[in-house]
Amino acid sequence: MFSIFPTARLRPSPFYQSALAEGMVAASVYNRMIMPTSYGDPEAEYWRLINGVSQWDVGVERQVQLKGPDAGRLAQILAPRDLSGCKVGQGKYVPLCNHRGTILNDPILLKLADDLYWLSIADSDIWFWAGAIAAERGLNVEVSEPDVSPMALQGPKAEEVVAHVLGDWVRDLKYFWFKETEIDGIPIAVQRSGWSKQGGFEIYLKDGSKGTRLWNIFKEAGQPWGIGPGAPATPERTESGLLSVGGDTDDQTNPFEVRLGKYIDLDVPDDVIGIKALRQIKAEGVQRHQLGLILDGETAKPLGFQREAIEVDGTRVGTMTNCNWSFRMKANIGFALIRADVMPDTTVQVIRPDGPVSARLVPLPFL
Ligand code: THG
Repeated sequence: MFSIFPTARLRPSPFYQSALAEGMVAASVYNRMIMPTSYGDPEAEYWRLINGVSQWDVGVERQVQLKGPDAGRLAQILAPRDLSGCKVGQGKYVPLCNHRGTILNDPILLKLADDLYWLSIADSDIWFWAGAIAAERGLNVEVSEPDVSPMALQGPKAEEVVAHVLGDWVRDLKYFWFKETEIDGIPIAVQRSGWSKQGGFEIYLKDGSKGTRLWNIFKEAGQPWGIGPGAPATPERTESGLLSVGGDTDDQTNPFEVRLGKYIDLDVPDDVIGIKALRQIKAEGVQRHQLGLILDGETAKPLGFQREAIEVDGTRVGTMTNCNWSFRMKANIGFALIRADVMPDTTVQVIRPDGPVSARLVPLPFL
């Protein structure tokens, strides 16, 4: 039997014991932490997310905290998106790029105060990057990773559960807006967000010693709505066209290739990292773009560790970066990062481990 070897480098989330108690059977590694990915019945977990409410340990989404007089300035230097209109209590999706315009991460930025921000990051060490940039630019800001760990409640019934625990005011939260509060003395922030398109909230736990208690409060409150455990690595995100940076992107990917151009503001100041490269990429046009793939075949054949080549008439035109069985479409569906002149409706061959499979290109999202 396979198990995870504990070491001090691989940090458990505050909800790890709860995930074990719920019957976690598979996990991934993300931000040098253990992220539960399955509780043994992927189809039941999927329909619970589509029809009910699903509870996720997403403590791996670490916060990079910017604190001090220059916190807002550092946030704007890191993010090629205009943050001048961002209010306290608001969140924004902000792709971060390097000086070449390559995507490093795609956090949600939370503005907690004029001098306090969190970057709620995907899987890469933005703490190191932000700290180095702050020092090199001589900014008066402290960069740290605070003890803050999100738990997600996703699905059409998530609002009922969160309102039952915290009050009806949560129903008025707009997308990515949040509020700091507490429940039973446990400090939290509550945001309307989450890595699914089924609606829901994330509860940011601000005291890692209280993970099991917080998990159980929502688990118990969710019983009338059939709450149960789930994980973000679901086919739903593929159907919904949500990007996984590091999986769907490589070391050359810019935001315009992967449908994130709407989050880039080219008129931010010249000192924003990557903005000059992004202006040039925008002017020249992209070489690749991201489309959906609907593959032939009646049985689930998810992608393994390797991206798979995509060919047209024997010529390689791109790669499939992700593939899952869609329970609603009854097909294997995936994302293609593919030459920009290859358009939707084209039939391509995906070179899979057991041989080529025909697939049709479609625009994203699928559903
Ligand atoms: N929760 C938190 N932090 C995170 C993630 C999360 N950080 C990393 C990663 N996930 C960020 N990825 C996304 C990607 C898309 C969305 C949310 C997180 C998302 N997008 C909407 C859409 O595509 O329609 C709307 C975005 C908008 O228009 O502003 O929700 O899951 N805490």
